[in-house]
Amino acid sequence: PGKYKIVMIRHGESEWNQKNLFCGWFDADLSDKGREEAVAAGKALKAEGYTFDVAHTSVLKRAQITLNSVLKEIGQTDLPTNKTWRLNERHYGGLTGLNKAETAAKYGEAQVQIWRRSFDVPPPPMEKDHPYYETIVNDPRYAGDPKPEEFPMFESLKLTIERTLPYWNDVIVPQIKEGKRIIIAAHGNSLRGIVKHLDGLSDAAIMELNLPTGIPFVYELDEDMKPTDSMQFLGDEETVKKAMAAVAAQGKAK
Ligand code: DG2
Repeated sequence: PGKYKIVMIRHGESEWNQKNLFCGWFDADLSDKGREEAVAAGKALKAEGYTFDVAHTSVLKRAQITLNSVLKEIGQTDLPTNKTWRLNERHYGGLTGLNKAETAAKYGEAQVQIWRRSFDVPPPPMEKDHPYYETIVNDPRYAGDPKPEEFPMFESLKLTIERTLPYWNDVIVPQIKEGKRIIIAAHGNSLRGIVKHLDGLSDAAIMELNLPTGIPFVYELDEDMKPTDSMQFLGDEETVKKAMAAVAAQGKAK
């Protein structure tokens, strides 16, 4: 066993996951199924006896609602929680709001796979006339943070990691080293960034990882933050495998 343990969870299924739309920084709500997944995740953590000292989540409600429901199940609704755009989903740029399967039918599955999973090929930028530009850019929760010059209009996984890792290194790691028990509720791609970093995965290897919604996973870490046990899902293997395959398949043309 490692010296430290940290729990991470991708939010439960959102309404936009359900409709198979590129979501990114759009603030989608959870679907009913996603709410159930979040409750089930809380029950699974409770069954294993997990409690925490601090939580970290994104600015987006799908992650926050998931976290709140987990905390309710484990009886820790008053847990100190930090919300940061650095844990937001990757910004899907001009793809935001498009249907993934329709986009695959239009541009080809190979192109959609590149947009979804390549390490450093970004999606097209979100232009000022994009239907969600105003809502996202003028969201009062982002006033001043991110700074106007760092406010993304698109992000590859590489760019996502560049803004997520400073938070991991400067805020989360010191807390882990103080012995704080931490839960992170975030997103498919912000969590893929952290996983890539922790496990030292290559740019090619991380392409293959699809994180399921609403299933908590545990990392055990040694003193140097190297995993002694990686990505242990609190769920049976078959269910996790199927959920991962379903995420991968979202980019197929119907
Ligand atoms: C999904 C991930 O983000 O999409 O932005 O559409 O984790 O917040 O639901 P999440 C989105 P993929 O990269 O899996 O297509």
